[in-house]
Amino acid sequence: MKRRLFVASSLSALGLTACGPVKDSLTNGPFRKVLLSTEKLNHGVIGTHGLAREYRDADVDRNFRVNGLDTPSDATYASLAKGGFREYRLIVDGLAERPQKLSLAELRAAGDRTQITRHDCVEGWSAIGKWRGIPLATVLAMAQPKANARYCVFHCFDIDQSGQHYYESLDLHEAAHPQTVLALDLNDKPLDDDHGAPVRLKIPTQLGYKSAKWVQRIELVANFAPIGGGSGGYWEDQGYEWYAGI
Ligand SMILES: Nc1nc2c(c(=O)[nH]1)N[C@H]1C(S)=C(S)[C@@H](COP(=O)(O)O)O[C@H]1N2
Ligand SMILES: [Mo]
Repeated sequence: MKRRLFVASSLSALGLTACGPVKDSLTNGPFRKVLLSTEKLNHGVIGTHGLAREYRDADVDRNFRVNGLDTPSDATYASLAKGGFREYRLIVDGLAERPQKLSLAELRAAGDRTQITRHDCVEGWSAIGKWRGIPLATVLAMAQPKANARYCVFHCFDIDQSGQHYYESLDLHEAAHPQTVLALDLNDKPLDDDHGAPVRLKIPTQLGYKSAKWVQRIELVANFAPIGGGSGGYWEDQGYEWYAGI
């Protein structure tokens, strides 16, 4: 059964609506409350069904395939890469009380989570990788989402042949999932350029296209309809599902 159906049915068996408790804490309290309620949802109500499987070191595929649009080659990205990304700043803004501009050193100091998980591409291939990074929730909490923030949008450096930037989005519930991380390392090394350096999203509970590479900016919004083609992501604008739960 799909995770979405499982979640909905297990919550309704308890007399809860799927978004009830989360929505309440989103509107009534600080973002920390959302994190707590999500932790409870994952570990209490849903149990391990809410977590993607985690593997052992021996399971890691050392040659993790590269997929998607070309690695950015524009002057901005090229000069950041040349400088070892010392000048890179992750922007977190939009509906935020405290917009952030975070260096890689600040990101590394903010949190540390390692997970060995499987990446499933919608095209039918999978690879197991060891990802190390910072829980996305930690970074969003630093920016203090305003009460009307509902989604975070990942704006990426890369563009397709028609000049369209890659982007993705998650709701704040998915963003608060403990396995949703901003990854800096793959298989014990800083991300290489092709795998999304210096910062990418890794969300093992959803299909590969949600795991945005080359993240430049995270924007907190109430609604993603005005962004890109309006469907919440580069592939979603071309017909893929916005919720890509595995
Ligand atoms: N910015 C950006 N992120 C992206 C893509 C892309 O084209 N651009 N492709 C997605 C798809 S479809 C997949 S399967 C994975 C591939 O990640 P990998 O190259 O590290 O294997 O990145 C996802 N994230
Ligand atoms: Mo993919």
